[in-house]
Amino acid sequence: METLTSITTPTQAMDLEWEYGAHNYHPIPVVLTRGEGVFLWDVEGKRYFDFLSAYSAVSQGHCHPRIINAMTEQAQRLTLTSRAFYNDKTGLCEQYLCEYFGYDKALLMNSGAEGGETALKLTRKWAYLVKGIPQNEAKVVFAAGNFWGRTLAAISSSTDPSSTNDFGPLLPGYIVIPYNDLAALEETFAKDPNIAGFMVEPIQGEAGVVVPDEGYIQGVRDLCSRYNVLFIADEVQTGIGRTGKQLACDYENVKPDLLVLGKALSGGTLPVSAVLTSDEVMLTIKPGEHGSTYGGNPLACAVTMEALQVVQDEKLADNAMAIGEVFRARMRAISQKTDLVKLVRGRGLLNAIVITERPELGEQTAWEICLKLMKNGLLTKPTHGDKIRFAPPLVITEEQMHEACDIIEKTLLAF
Ligand code: IF1
Repeated sequence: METLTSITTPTQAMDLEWEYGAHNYHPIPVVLTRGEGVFLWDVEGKRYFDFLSAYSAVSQGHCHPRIINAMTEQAQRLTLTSRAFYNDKTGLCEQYLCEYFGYDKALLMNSGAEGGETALKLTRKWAYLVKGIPQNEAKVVFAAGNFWGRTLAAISSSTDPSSTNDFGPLLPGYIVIPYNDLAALEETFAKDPNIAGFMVEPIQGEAGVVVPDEGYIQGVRDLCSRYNVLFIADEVQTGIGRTGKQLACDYENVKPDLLVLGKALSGGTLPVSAVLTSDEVMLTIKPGEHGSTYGGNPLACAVTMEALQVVQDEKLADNAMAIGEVFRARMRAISQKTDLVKLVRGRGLLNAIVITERPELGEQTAWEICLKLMKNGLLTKPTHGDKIRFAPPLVITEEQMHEACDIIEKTLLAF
């Protein structure tokens, strides 16, 4: 294969990735080269609505001017020092995060999975040093259908064989119970005194935007308080305005003991994650016991503060709440016109439709629909077979949402 120095056709990009890249993804066959707001353009100049937002990482819209400006300015001053030294951005960002979300302390990492790992390490430290669980006996509970990353600790809680097959042995000290089941949670807490934490997504994203019953999150909060178990909320996908509130836990005015954030924390520019918690939990980790080369670097901190300020200044949570209603109403109207749409579910601008698989296509039905959506100018991807996720940037206007829903309607009715 000839050595290319630039990509001008879709085939070139796909062939290069096939030849030189791991085959760990099966992307929708579109080659993107530019993004702005809710739109993406491919290498042939075609415009698409982005209805995936990099799985809710680009909530502020592609290349938001304020965020890019913050990144560019900082990138010309200082990007990385390691935490061997102090710098003039990390402390400001930690203070900003603690005041923004109402916690004592923040620990900044990079990927969402690292955020989850950090929360688990803090939970185990707290178990041994504060709760008094015997060494190596601490257990953490997870909900079936969870997804919090691809590391060995993350897949060790997975109930999806495609995440765990041939990656064993998995991490011990995990208990998995059904999602949205308070009785199972209480039974688990009551019979085992060595439970340190319960990690859960307030809405399960990868599982297909599964919204739990009203009162579930409050029930989790009450049971964790009663049994002295840390409530770890994985808001990597649901947080930062995505569901129509600042956090999905805000729907029930519940405050988790540990809050895990990622994705939109940096407005889709570079990987930033954070764990927020109390002094009692955070100070169980002593100097030299945890960290990462890039965790809390000055560039990430400058970008994160601007990305969160944009969410607040542009009232993106409120917009997600309002435009999400528009979307679900349009999907319900479509479901009256075709049996292809079984139901629509979600909160704010984190939604999915469950489709009726066509016998001749089976699990490929959702994929084929996404290919037709792509041809009609809207990008998204199926999740777990018969669900299609729709999660545009939170900056989307009502007019843009109707234009996008027209594309979805046209595509589904012609399918
Ligand atoms: C990929 C899925 C979504 C997450 C929650 C932690 C993480 C994620 C609730 C880890 C990451 C990403 C991973 C990404 C696709 C996407 C995804 F399809 F994989 F499952 F959103 F649903 N908690 N989700 O959703 O964050 O380490 O990735 O920064 O391609 O693997 P990360």
